[in-house]
Amino acid sequence: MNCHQCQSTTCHSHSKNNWFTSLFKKKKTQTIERETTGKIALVGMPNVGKSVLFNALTGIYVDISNYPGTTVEISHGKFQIDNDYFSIIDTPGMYSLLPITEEERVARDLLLQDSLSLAIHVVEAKNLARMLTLTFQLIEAGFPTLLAVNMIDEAEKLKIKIDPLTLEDELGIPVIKMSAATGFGLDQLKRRILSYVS
Ligand SMILES: Nc1nc2c(ncn2[C@@H]2O[C@H](COP(=O)(O)OP(=O)(O)OP(=O)(O)O)[C@@H](O)[C@H]2O)c(=O)[nH]1
Ligand SMILES: [Mg+2]
Repeated sequence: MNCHQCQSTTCHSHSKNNWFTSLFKKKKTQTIERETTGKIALVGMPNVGKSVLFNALTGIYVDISNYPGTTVEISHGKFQIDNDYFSIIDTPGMYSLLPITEEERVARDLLLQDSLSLAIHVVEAKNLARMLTLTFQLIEAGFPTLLAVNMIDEAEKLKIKIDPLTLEDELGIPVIKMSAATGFGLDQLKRRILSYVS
């Protein structure tokens, strides 16, 4: 069939189909952009459970790539809470906002990206005091921060008691207790993300 505009039999530019498809694609892209309510970064020292939490939140919606100019792998994902979609980055382990290693520099740079809605600082419950130094740094640097006290299962075995409400009062940020490995506290984390970000 000839194209109704240029009369060519091989035209791919003017066909109704192409016009309709491009309109549809545009709408779809706009919808995806509009649907993302916020951008979240998981930060914290190495081995605190950031990647286990990332996987628990995102499931299969993950994209792994090297941070530009480095060999450091970064996982990007998406997850849904009720009708809201969030993008999330799993940053490499960092001890301080003043980077020494390449991993720490990448983690710091990811935090400094525009439009970060929330930094979830993941800490290990049984080493909480040592890990709060980075929490203070994040708060002082002005990052919107939520403290996720992870591995609560291990702390409880050691009879270590953690009171999130006292911590919230002292730090002035949302604090939750959780275990990324068992799923304990995951629902509460999602509720706090929703009330913080949306
Ligand atoms: N008992 C227990 N173990 C956990 C929990 N969350 C994570 N782990 C374990 O902690 C170890 C480290 O977890 P990762 O998720 O790899 O830690 P990470 O923070 O991503 O570490 P880096 O990528 O090196 O910064 C793994 O062996 C996990 O299985 C938890 O809630 N409870
Ligand atoms: Mg990890």
